Amino acid sequence: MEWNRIGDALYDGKVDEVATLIKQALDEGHTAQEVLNQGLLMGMDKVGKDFKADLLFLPEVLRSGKAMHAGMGILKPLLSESDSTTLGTFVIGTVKGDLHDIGKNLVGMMLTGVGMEVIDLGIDAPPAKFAEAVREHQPQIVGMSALLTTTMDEMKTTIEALEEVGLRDKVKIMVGGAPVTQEFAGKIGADAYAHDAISAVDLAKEWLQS
Ligand code: B12
Repeated sequence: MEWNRIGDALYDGKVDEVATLIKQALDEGHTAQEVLNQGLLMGMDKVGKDFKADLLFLPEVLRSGKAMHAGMGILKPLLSESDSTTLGTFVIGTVKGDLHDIGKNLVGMMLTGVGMEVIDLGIDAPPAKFAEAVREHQPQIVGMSALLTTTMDEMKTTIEALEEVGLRDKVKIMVGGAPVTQEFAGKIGADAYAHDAISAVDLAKEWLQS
């Protein structure tokens, strides 16, 4: 398999072609993990970089996101099958009032790609939903995403909600999203800030292995 064909099809937002190429790679004997890392994530990484550099625009990013979603639909059952021993559990969500999920999904997909079980709370997730998920799934890590300056403070409210029910100390908390900074993370009592999906994955691995 020429992996860049998958990456290129994803970059161009060609949903059907991505699906066909993934099936072809699996038929050739490649693992779901390989297809994800070499094909989809490479393509999505380029989408993220080119979007930041103003070489791609929102409709194109959304189209690539759709292709990524279709590709993950094929790979996800295979990934969870092969990971009988997961690295750990990561609850992730976009905080209350915020509907942005492209970055969060990217982080979630990359975490899945390295063998973590990811519980995705979706967008507009209120503090109680995070608390409920921590109680139910007992993750090692909770990740929160916010893309608006007006919703960033919900991260603090969510941490307070976890404190109130005695769950704060059971998890490590990582925050991210464009307006979020290291300093803000410290101020609201999160354990860390991660600038992008790759550093989020690196940090999660570091936490789980220490
Ligand atoms: C796409 C988009 C939308 C889409 C969202 C679609 C979707 N499904 O997500 C739509 C059209 C719905 C939208 C709506 C709005 N948007 Co908007 N949107 C954007 C845009 C253009 C891109 C965001 C994006 O997806 N980036 C690409 C991803 C890959 O990057 P990322 O999200 O930053 O994620 C990376 C990192 O931040 C990090 N990360 C992200 N989450 C997490 C979580 C964890 C745990 C970790 C560790 C890391 C991490 O890793 C990711 C991957 O590397 C930005 C502008 C911009 N350039 O950022 C505006 C932007 C965020 N939006 C903005 C605004 C104002 C709005 C609206 C209020 C507009 C309106 N008037 O209606 C609404 C708000 C709706 C709501 N309640 O949320 C402003 C925010 C201004 C501010 N500072 O508050 C921005 C900055 C645009 C601008 N310049 O004005 N938006």
